[in-house]
Amino acid sequence: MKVKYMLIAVVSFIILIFLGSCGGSTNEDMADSGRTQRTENLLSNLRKLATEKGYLFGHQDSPMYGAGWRGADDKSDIKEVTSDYPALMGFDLGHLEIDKDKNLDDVPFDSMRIHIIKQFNRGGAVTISWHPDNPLSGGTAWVTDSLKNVECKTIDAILEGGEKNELFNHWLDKVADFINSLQTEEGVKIPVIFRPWHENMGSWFWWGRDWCTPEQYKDLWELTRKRFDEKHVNNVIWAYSPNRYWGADLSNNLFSERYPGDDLVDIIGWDQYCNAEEDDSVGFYNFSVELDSSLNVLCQFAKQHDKLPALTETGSEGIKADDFWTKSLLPVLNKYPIAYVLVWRNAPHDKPGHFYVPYIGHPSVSDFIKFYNDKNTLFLRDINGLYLNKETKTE
Ligand code: BMA
Repeated sequence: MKVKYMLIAVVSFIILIFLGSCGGSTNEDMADSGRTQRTENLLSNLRKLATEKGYLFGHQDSPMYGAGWRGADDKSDIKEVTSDYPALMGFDLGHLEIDKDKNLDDVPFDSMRIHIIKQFNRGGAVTISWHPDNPLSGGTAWVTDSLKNVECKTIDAILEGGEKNELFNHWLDKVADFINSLQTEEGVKIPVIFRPWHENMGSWFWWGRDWCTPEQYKDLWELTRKRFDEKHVNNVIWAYSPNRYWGADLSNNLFSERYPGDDLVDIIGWDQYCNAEEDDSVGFYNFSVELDSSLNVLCQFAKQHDKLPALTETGSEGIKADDFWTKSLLPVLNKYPIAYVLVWRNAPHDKPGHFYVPYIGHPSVSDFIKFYNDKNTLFLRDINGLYLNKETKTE
């Protein structure tokens, strides 16, 4: 008898260790949804902030590099200019799938993890995008003319029964493992907003509109979710973010056609950039008008589905108007209950003029400070003390 109980105890111990190593079991409170309570809290706190207070300001790769610097501890162009951190930081997992140490923009995954933990520890939020290579052609996430023939076969190849299904599942596992590995020293799993298969209403990525049917696109989401569930990923808030494209019909259809489904999505986002050049006041004005109409439809759609809207990517590359922040962006953003706005990376070292937030000496600094001081734009100091990532249930 004794031996039997000892055996049961040993087997249970092994199972617990195994689950722990899969990322499935931590000592944290779990919500009924199967996610950590912290993850649910982040979502409900974002929801509360969006209706009562404002929207988080986010910046891609903020602590990794900026204008004239790279890899300096705890630096960020936002911090240089405002003495504050963005409330939200974005990171990209492109090239994790092909076992590189660094992502497609040369960010080492190990230091990405460190900075994600730091952002969490200071009370901020994190969002993760993924620009994976093409699993069929071996090319990048971006479609090239010579590979167009291959792009339209990619989704078929990775879905169940396809020749690259096994490889692709393996890729998903690596991303799931990375997200599971986002834990503090105390073993607290860090909640992240994961935003895969973005800008799918354009055709520049291999998962884009011309390369798969709406059903295939939704199957891609289902496969992603299934694989993450199998890996016990329980710290993800899911964001679906299509984009505005030339000639888009801004009816609800734009969102609904490829919408993965209410059970797969928490945040419905939107990517829209301002392409106006210097001195093109009409271009900047048109951007605001178009952004306004997009956010209007987005917020309606999100409300119908009881989801949280967000402006998941925006900005003016090189900030081509000094008053871009208070003139083109702020008045539109302040009209809508969005959870956050994220602008892209400051990487002039990579491509000249490729930056989206001002750095010391840039002519839009004073306008950005006004934007920063607006009561609706939430930076780290504004959300500190709000316990965005608190463990215990907030309601
Ligand atoms: C794009 C550009 C690219 C970059 C990619 C992924 O918008 O910034 O240079 O590789 O995002 O971060």
